[in-house]
Amino acid sequence: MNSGASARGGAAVRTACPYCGTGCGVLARPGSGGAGWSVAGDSGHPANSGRLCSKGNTLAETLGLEGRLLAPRVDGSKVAWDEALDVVAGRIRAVIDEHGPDAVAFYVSGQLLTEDYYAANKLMKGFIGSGNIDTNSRLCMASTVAGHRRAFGEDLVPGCYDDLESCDLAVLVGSNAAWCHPILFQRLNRARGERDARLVVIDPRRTASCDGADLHLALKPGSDVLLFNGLLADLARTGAINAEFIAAHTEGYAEALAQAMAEAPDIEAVAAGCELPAEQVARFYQWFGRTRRTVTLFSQGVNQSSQGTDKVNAILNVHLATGRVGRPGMGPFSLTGQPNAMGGREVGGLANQLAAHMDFSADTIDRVRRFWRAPAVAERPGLKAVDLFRAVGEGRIKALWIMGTNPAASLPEANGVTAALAACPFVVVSDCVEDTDTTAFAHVVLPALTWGEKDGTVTNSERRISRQRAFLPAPGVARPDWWIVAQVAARLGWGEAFGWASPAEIFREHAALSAFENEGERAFNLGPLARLGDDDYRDLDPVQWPVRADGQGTARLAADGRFPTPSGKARLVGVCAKPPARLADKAYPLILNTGRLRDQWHTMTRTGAVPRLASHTNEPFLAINPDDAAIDGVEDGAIARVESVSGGVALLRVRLTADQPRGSVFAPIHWNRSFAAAGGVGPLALAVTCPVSGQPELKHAPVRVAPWRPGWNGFLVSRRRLSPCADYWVRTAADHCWVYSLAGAALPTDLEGWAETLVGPADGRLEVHDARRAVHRWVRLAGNRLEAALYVAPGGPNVLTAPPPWLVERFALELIPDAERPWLLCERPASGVAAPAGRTVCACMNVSEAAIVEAVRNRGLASVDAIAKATRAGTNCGSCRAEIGDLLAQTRK
Ligand SMILES: Nc1nc2c(c(=O)[nH]1)N[C@H]1C(S)=C(S)[C@@H](COP(=O)(O)OP(=O)(O)OC[C@H]3O[C@@H](n4cnc5c(=O)[nH]c(N)nc54)[C@H](O)[C@@H]3O)O[C@H]1N2
Ligand SMILES: Nc1nc2c(c(=O)[nH]1)N[C@H]1C(S)=C(S)[C@@H](COP(=O)(O)OP(=O)(O)OC[C@H]3O[C@@H](n4cnc5c(=O)[nH]c(N)nc54)[C@H](O)[C@@H]3O)O[C@H]1N2
Ligand code: SF4
Ligand SMILES: [Mo]
Repeated sequence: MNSGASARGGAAVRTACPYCGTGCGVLARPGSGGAGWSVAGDSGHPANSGRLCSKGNTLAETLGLEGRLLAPRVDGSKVAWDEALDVVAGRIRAVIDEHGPDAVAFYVSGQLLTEDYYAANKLMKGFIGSGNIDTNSRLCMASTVAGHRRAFGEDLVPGCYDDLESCDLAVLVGSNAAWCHPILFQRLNRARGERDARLVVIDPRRTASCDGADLHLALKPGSDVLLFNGLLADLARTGAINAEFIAAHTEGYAEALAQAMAEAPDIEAVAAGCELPAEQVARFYQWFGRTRRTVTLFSQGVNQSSQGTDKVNAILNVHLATGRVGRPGMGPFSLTGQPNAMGGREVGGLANQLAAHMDFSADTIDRVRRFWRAPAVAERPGLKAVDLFRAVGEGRIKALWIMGTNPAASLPEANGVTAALAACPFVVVSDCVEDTDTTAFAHVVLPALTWGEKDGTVTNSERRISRQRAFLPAPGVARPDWWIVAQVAARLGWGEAFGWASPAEIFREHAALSAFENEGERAFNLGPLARLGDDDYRDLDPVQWPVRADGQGTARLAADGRFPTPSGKARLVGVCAKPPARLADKAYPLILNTGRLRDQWHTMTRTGAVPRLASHTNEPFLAINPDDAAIDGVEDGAIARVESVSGGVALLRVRLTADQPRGSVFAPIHWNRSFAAAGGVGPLALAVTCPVSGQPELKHAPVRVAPWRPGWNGFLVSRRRLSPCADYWVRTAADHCWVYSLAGAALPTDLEGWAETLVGPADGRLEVHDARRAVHRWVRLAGNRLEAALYVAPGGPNVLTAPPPWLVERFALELIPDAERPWLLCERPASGVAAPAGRTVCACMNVSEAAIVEAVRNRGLASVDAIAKATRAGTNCGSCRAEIGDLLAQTRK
């Protein structure tokens, strides 16, 4: 089984991408990228067969140590590991003794490796004795987990990636896979081209995934249950159900159908409720009814809802009613977000799971107690993320340990979260980055290893376990997360149960627990992997669980129609459409939808430092339909003040687009206090949750939007990472420097002092001040190198908010020629300096907008393929092809 070598092609190391749940294989080799390494796709990995998207391709550029957390700190002072670990263990012990185990909580992450996750879960649920460990998967996958458990009896993804290539109809619900799972989307599209398969996208806004789709249903936000209930009723009406499968393998069909019929008696009722043309609904239903090989892929537009679990079951219902589960080319398919969203679910990292797909029944508690030889197994579920932070705010949690997640930025009603963190008596944060929105509140910060350094396993969306392997040495004294947890456990007196010497030992224990007293009632079973030798673990090839006795993985589950429920049958769950928790009203007339951009990852701690990734979109924005903008008086390119019913406020650059439906606005999730003054959506999102899964409704918050007219605008380019004192600022990575876009109500009264904090002391400074026009410019050189440039000017339309590219390019020079220096204070480049290349459209092949426009104009190119051939743009991951198409259309017009 474990024939794969960890090294292929000389010193190459096979590992897995740390970004999305596609789980692509990566080959790292000594090369010219960051830290002396280059990365490429692993052609031997079944998820990607050698391809990588823009984020995977730029991984080598994230390997530098700038901004890394390299030593433990207690109350801001660097300390040795022993001291930091003693403090953590001592405080946790004191809280347990005084307030009981439920006053301690862990908040962990799908970016931890399975081994790290297993260690944290074991410590909290087996030894500290509380259920209070929850994970950022609560914000991500909880509704799917709950939906799977209701329908299948266990958290199972029945299908696999091959199904996306062998289906005749793919339905994307609440997923922008073109940007969020680019390699999978590309696999799907390539196969569609070959088989003439159809693609339907169900999303209130037009996204890059709609490009080339056969049908886009821009449904009313939150109306998915009605649409799928209507589909169930239509399947029954048109005889498209599989009566045999329903009778032999399911329960609850009659009730689910009655519910669906009652609220969706005909297509017109669905069309009215979902605000869709009846003809589009009819076409979707007809295609679904007639196409046996149908896959329904779903993601956060489904999960992040106050009825997320019902949305999931509405989708599972139509697949069960047609018997399209676990067979080639068909099935419901949950696209997982984080690299190890699945691994966390497998170890039981959610507060309402105990361990290894076991919940809190008397039998399982006893079983896990015996397996762990644990003194104090938690006997009931702990607090789910939103409630957990509420409990922190109310003083019920006295010690909180956060690992591998940035809740001060990513949780809804983030201002409440930061207040809770500020008030919590003891906060520990394990991270690999020094300054995040969350480390700002930590009493103790612990330096963790990150991608390239850490070693263990992750599980992707199709249940495939892959190895992440280290190829870099540990920087500073950073340590693996599992080691940190084990050290604290040992200091709490449980050294024996946490005495692992390697991740291989933890993995074997995890695999053994999955098989422990498992006579087939739990599908999650890694049995044979419990006997892996260290070398086998080192060389483990990607494998899909459950792992059979012969060591082979399993591509599809429930193919025989048997499900891990007590009766062996799957359940259709009657669900009824409900509106989102808070609706728009006169005071808050627009609905804020939030989501992801192609080239950024979450709170930007890794991708935010890569210039190539920043050039696709360099500022947080608010996408708004031109008609809505006209009502609110906001203009394209100006700044808007967005205020939510939650009380949170953001300042965002306006982007007018007809892709955005009327009544709803969209903002990306990525920016936060470390990258912008007020560009984060965390404070705007609502902390209302799905009652079944506890997942917050992150896609639906009523807001009001108004123009924000600054008194001044400007920009700063600097080699340093700063938080400029200004009402509005955004920091963007560029080559050898950071670019800051700035604006404010009134210029600081001590202008000179302010400029000095941003550009540095008078020594080496050039400046011009035009007092009449209130235009000020400072430039500072250190020796021959440019250090910083700051320009400010009064507000108003058409002012300079971004530096001219030629100026930014000067930061790459070791020597600024004397003749050029006076030009640094001008808006125009010195003669002979090349014109700017503009925005990067294809981040993989590094092709700019200007290059594409030029190719279209000068060479008369007429198709995306022709542009690809001429410029190489769009020839790798293909996720920019929609944009190339738009550019082509614009240029030709
Ligand atoms: N580039 C990039 N890729 C990523 C990530 C990243 O940060 N950057 N993060 C990863 C993670 S952790 C996750 S969870 C995934 C998320 O992957 P996705 O779920 O695909 O991404 P989102 O942009 O959050 O949301 C998807 C879509 O849901 C739509 N939506 C909003 N409301 C509704 C609704 O009521 N109904 C329907 N049907 N749709 C709705 C939104 O308009 C949006 O286009 O991406 C992963 N991949
Ligand atoms: N409004 C709104 N909010 C959302 C969403 C949305 O769509 N809309 N999406 C939600 C979803 S689906 C998700 S997944 C979350 C993501 O939100 P977060 O989990 O908060 O985002 P990340 O930026 O991935 O945070 C990971 C942190 O862990 C650190 N880190 C990386 N690797 C390691 C490691 O190996 N060990 C340790 N100890 N630290 C590490 C990183 O430096 C970073 O600080 O956001 C959620 N919030
Ligand atoms: S699709 Fe891109 S981000 Fe996702 S795993 Fe593959 S290379 Fe990484
Ligand atoms: Mo996620």
